[in-house]
Amino acid sequence: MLIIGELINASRKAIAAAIEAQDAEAIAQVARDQANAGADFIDVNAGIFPGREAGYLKWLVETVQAATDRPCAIDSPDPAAIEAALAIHRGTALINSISLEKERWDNLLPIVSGTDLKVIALCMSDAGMPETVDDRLKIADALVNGLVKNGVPVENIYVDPLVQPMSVNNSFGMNFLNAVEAIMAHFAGIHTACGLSNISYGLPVRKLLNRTFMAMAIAKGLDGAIVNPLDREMMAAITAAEALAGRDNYCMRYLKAYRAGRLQPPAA
Ligand code: THG
Repeated sequence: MLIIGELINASRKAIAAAIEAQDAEAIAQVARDQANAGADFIDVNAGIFPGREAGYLKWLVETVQAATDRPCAIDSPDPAAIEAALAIHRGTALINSISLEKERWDNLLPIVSGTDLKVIALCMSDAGMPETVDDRLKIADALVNGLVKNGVPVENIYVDPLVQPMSVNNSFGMNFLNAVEAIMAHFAGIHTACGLSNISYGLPVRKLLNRTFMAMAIAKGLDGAIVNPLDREMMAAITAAEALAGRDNYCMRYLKAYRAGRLQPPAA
């Protein structure tokens, strides 16, 4: 499972404050904590600062890369901001994200084309949010075929089928899960990834819903997640679900996590 640490996101008050104060040490600490907790990529998002987003994203990339050896997931809907951050990123970044929305597609495709960048392909088009499994598969088909045709190896593509709130429509949970299954079955070598927090929007005990949904998605083949790696219960649920899904030979990673004390609450 590819773990993308979500905490350096300006929608969080402490992060917005650290960005505005240019407090590199505060950002570095959150980057190091996530890396130590098992994040493969560190997501950076400055989307709440229109006009200043590109400059702040660059600073976040520099700050994260000075603090850890992990690459960044550059999280923005703005192709120009992504391009600016990418220009100073060392190593192989993950672009979060391209979509079928024309502006985004037209401007990001030349940036990822023929590179070894990883890319999240969001199941979104100018027609709006997909609802059914079929809506998502059609968009995924256009995204994956278009990317592969333009020299992006299928192994570098993570399709995000887009999680929507369970509180809005009783079908949204299973539609997402069945889309993961269909996408993984339809394209050999493809990956899927998502953020989870939307599933529990408007409901109490959100972390319970989020980690239960994560386990269900892993059973359908989900192999990438934008999560809080400091959430021990979420990380333990991921480790358990991967073992139970047969994606952990001899349960080696499960046993290793157990021996490292990561599967149970810290001893009192
Ligand atoms: N798909 C893709 N990218 C995404 C999302 C997605 N990027 C943004 C978002 N969704 C995922 N990132 C976040 C970042 C922070 C939070 C939620 C999603 C958040 N965190 C809690 C907080 O600040 O209180 C802390 C986490 C916790 O307590 O567990 O709100 O869907 N491609």
